Amino acid sequence: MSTDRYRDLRPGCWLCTALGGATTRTPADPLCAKLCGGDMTLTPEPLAPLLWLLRLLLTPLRRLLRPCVHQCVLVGLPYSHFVEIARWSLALSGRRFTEVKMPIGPAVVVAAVYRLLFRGGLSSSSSFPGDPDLLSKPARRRDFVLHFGGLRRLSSVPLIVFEDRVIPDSWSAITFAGLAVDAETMVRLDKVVGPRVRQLAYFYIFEENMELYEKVQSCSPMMMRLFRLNEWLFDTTKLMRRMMDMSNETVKAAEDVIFAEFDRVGSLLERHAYLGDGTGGDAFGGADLAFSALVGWLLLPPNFHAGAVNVPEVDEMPSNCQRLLRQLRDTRAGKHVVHCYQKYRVPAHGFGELRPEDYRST
Ligand SMILES: N[C@@H](CCC(=O)N[C@@H](CS)C(=O)NCC(=O)O)C(=O)O
Repeated sequence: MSTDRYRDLRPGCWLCTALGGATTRTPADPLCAKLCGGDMTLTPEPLAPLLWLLRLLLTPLRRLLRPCVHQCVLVGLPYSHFVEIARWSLALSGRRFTEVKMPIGPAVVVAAVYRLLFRGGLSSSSSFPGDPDLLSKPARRRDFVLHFGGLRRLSSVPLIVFEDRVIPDSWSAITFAGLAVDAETMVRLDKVVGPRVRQLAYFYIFEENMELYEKVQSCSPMMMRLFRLNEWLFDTTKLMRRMMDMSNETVKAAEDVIFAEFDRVGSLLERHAYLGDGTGGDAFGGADLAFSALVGWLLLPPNFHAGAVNVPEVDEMPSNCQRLLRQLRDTRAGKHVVHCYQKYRVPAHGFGELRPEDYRST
C-alpha cells in the first residue's frame, strides 16, 4: 500500500481503531491498512462484511460508473456551496473531470451508490445535513431521518471518484489542489459557516421564491422530472426544513453568526492580505477558497460556480437575501470574497491561466 493512500486515512474508522488505534491519519496497524485503508468511517460495524460482498457482486456496476471520459467524476448537487469548493479545487489542480449533476433528492441516492461502490467513499467524517451536532434541539422521535446520522452521511456530496481512489469531501478536495486549511478553521467553516449559510439561503428561498429553487438545480429536463416526482412523493422541502433546523429563531441566530464571522475574517484581513490556511498569509490559500465558496450564495460574486450552475441575478433573489447581500458586500471580508472569485476562480477544466505555482506565490 502506498504512503499516498495513508494520507487519506481519517479519524473515526472503527476497524482501524479496533485493530490498534488509527485515530489519527497515520495507520497504526498494517492489517487495518490492508483491509480497509481507513475506509470504514461511515460503515456501521455489522454491515462491513456485507459491504465487501456488495462491492464484489456489483463489480459490473462499478465498472460502468467508473471515470471513463475524464480522469475523474465529480458527484454532486451542482449548486451546493460545498460542491463548489470541490469544483474550484479540481479546476485549480488542472484535472479534467466529468460532473454528474443531480438535483436534490436523486442526488442522495446517486451519492450513496458511488460511496458504497468505490473504495475510499466511506472515509469522510465531515459534517452533513441533519448532523446531530448541527441541530439546536435533539431530534423528535418521529423525525426518523434525523436518527440515522451515520447513514445520512452516506449521501453527502461532494465526492470525487478516480479509477483507484475517492476524494470523500470538500476538505480533501482542497488538499488535493495543494492548498491547506488549518484544523480549527476547517471545523468552523464545515460546522458553522457552511451550514448557517445553507440554512439562511434555503429558508428565504422556500419562504419567497420556489421557482428559484427549481432554477438553481441546474440539471437536465429528465433529472428535473425526477426532482418533481421526488418532491411530490416525499415532500422533500419539509424534510429539509427539519434536517437543516430551519425556524425563525435559528435563522435569526444564523444571521448573527454570519455577521460575527465576517467581522472575524475582516479583522484577520486587516493584518494579512489573504486568509492563507486560516491563520492569515500573504498568498491565496485553502481558507480563502473555502470561505469564498461557502459564503458565495450570500454575495453572488462574479464567476460563482464558474458557469456550472444557473446563478440568479441579484434582483431574482429573495428580498432578505438581497438585504444580506448589500450589507455583506460592503464589508472587508465581502470585498475579499469578490476579489478571490475575480482573481482565482479559474473555469472548470481551466488549464492555462493559473497553475498551482502561480496562485501559491501570488
Ligand atoms: N462536510 C461536507 C459537506 C457535506 C454537505 O453538507 N453536503 C450537502 C450539500 S451542501 C449534501 O450532501 N446534501 C445532500 C444530502 O442532504 O444528502 C464536505 O465538506 O464535503
